[in-house]
Amino acid sequence: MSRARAFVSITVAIGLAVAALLGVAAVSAGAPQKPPVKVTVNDFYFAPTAVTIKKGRSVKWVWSSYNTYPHDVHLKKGPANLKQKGSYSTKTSAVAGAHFQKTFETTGTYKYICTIHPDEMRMTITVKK
Ligand SMILES: [Cu+2]
Repeated sequence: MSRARAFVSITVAIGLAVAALLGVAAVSAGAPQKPPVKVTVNDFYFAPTAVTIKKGRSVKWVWSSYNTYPHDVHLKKGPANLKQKGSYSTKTSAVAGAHFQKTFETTGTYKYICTIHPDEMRMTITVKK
């Protein structure tokens, strides 16, 4: 193989590799995933207390690092047709630094409480089509 031919072969190979990389990038950019809606868990409130999302979006609860009391995130009442209801609540209560993320695929109204402070800590998530 001549030096010129070798150069052409390498150039074509690099070109194909770049095209392949761009192709992958174009595919992943075609379906951007919206970031989760953040809710902070504080002493003694959720913020915000009302969240409206489209189905398929996630909510991420983040326990404030300033908390000195434990809190949990508990689904008190969800849509009647909701499956795996237990997966919508945290089982443990964290003081600070924890997070809990859940994707909502079922439309409807979700009433949340902290079971330790059920009178103060309440919030609603509305999932639309
Ligand atoms: Cu609490």
